[in-house]
Amino acid sequence: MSENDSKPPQPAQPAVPEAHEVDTYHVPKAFFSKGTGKAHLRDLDHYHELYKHSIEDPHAFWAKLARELLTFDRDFQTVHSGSLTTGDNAWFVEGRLNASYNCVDRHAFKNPNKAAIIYEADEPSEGRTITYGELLREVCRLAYVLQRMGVKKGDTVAIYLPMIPEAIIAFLAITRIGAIHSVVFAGFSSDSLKDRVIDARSKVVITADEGKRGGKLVGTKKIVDEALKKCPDVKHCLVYRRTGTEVPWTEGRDFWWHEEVEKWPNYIAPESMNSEDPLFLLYTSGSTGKPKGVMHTTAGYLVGAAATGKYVFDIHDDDVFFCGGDVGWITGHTYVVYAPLLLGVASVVFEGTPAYPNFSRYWEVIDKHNVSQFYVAPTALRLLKRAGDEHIKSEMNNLRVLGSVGEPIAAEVWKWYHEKVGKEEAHIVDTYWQTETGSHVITPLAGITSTKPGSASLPFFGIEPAIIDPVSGEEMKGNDVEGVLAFKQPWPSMARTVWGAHKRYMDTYLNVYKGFYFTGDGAGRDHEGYYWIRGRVDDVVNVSGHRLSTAEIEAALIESPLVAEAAVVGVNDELTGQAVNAFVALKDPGSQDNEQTKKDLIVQVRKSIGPFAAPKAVFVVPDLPKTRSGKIMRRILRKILSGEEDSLGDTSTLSDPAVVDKIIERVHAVR
Ligand code: 6R9
Repeated sequence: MSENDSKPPQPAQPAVPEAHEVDTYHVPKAFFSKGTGKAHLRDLDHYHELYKHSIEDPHAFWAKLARELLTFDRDFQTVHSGSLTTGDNAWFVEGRLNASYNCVDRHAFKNPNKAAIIYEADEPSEGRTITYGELLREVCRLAYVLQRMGVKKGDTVAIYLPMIPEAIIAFLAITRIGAIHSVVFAGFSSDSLKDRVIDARSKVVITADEGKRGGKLVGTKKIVDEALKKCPDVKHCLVYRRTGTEVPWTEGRDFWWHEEVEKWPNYIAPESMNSEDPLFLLYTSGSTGKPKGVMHTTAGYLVGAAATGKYVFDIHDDDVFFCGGDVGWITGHTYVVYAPLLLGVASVVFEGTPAYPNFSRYWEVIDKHNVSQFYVAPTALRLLKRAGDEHIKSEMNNLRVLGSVGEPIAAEVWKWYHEKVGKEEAHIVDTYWQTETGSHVITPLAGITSTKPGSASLPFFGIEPAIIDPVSGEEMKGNDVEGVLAFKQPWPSMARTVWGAHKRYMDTYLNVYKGFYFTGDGAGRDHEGYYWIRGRVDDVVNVSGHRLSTAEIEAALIESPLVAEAAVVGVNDELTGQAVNAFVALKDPGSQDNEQTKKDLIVQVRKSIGPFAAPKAVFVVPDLPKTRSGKIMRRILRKILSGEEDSLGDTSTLSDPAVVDKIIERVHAVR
């Protein structure tokens, strides 16, 4: 093993691309012939000017933006207190406001007939549109129900719902009465749901009878029933009728949504909250097994959502915003719910999958609703690219921004997105951020920032990135550096704590490098100050003292025209400490699964990175284990390789749990 084991490992060198290796793309001219024809900022100089101001005088910068983007019941005097060292950051300190008022009421009063939610159901013919006026009534009715069930300010309510408008109504009803939402992705198993309900001490669970996705039914209520057997503190379960199927019923605990909302008025006043009152918890996995309940607070989080919505996606009043992420993850929280609704535009809520009823679904939705901004994870793009360009028949004339999120996007996928989906008329924004950052932190601004495929480009306002040498722990100044990514200044939408485990929060994010927020990602800053995210440093392989980013080896493998997707993990090796093992899914499964293909791929990595990075073994598999939000579960691959197939942990969140057995089969066949 190598020099330092206490600090996070270092990504491989050299990784910052040379100037001549990368194409720079300017904002497509056609961007300005769509929408209002103008971005919110003038040009890149304007960005630099504002960015400088945001770093040198963050108080003045954020105070102005917060007052511009949010409506406070009571103004704040102190913009920020606390520090990254002491872990007590607070923003807009004396302010009071309500999240649901900011997302709904103020738009409903002005424009009651404007579309707020465009529900695109799993079956293309079954959707509906909800206006801001209707949304206000729906939110109020549900808020009343929750209040009558005994939910009080500061209580936690769990949401376990599919991607239907009622999920958004639930978010807003909970915040309306000052409660804290804790959304659990409806793909989680009953055990995972139970753990999250117990940790958050949720009093009420909101769910549906069944879910419907990709033409398949999901027994949502059954999963909740199973979980609630071990959650004695949950007194009420509110059930939305989505499919009308018969479901088991626990008298006194279970209530139908549609029956309860009939009982109460269509208006209830929003609870005035302090800026720093918790808005929500969202559980995310860390390097250890137990998920962390990341806590966000009201004003700071909302400012981050609105500011990035406005500047990163260039949202204007008449836009239709379509984020394909699920509300069970942070992307859905910030960019299906909060950003579009805070800015008063229509948000598309998509219940289905990109492959149902066929691979044209996204593109048809974009056409049908005149979507102006589309936002999705590269994993979906890889799937659609692999399916073939003939599925892109839609014109998508209104589309001017295409977003990417969640993982590095390979240059070839980026280019496909740009050429085939955007028809070279839309601006691509590769947005880097985390559950913990609340909103985008490194990202291009639509209509403003020139981009390089594979780079998340430049920091958002108020974000001061630092590249740290993980060996010395020192910041590496200047350009052309590679290390781990941290932030030097607090920003409004940063998570404030891990629920019930503040020490864990400090140790994970703030104590690793004193005075910095540590992201856990490796990154490089190139000769122009553009950032290249390398992936988690906890997914790092160490071969003979060389620390390699799995993401980098994967990128090398994907350069091969044969490879559709790749995942790299480190396995213990007597000789070299760790050895690289690669799993690849081929574009044309079947035909090229032979020794020569594997040799070619090893040569590819040797050529692309260096001999030390060459995989010791390559496994050709039909597909990789991925969560539904697109993250490759390398943990599962590692366990399979080390023969721990009996302790794979929770595989219920995989988009296709059956793939695990197929991989095990392949590994056994080769060994
Ligand atoms: C928003 C979200 C966070 C981790 C993060 C990083 C990876 C996110 C990325 C990206 C490269 C991007 N990540 N965006 N890597 N380029 N544009 O995904 O939050 O689920 O908490 O994951 O995802 O590794 O640290 P979350």
